[in-house]
Amino acid sequence: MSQQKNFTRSLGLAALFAALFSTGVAHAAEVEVDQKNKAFVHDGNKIEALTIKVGDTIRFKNEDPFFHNIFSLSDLKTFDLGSFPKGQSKTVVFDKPGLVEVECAIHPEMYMEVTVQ
Ligand SMILES: [Cu+2]
Repeated sequence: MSQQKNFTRSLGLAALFAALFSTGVAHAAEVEVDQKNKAFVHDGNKIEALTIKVGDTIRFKNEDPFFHNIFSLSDLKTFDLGSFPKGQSKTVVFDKPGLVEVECAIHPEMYMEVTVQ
């Protein structure tokens, strides 16, 4: 194969990977989940379960006049967002499929299951 053909093929592969990458990014969504009245709220409704896609981000936003500390001990996605006050939000990217249990360190009654498809 000539140098020119190799070069052309490399360009084609680069374009293909760029297209695949940008498509994946475009499909990843950011979903807002509020903490309100010591519950998880999505689109104005209290929820205990939420289904998202691999690569999606959840933005946890505190709408209560007191602190929340959202965390998960699930093997799939372990995180601890620390204490944050009203009006602040923190994001978590869910990069593997499975089930993640989300809790609040300050309010044991707060619980939500995130299914990542
Ligand atoms: Cu809380």
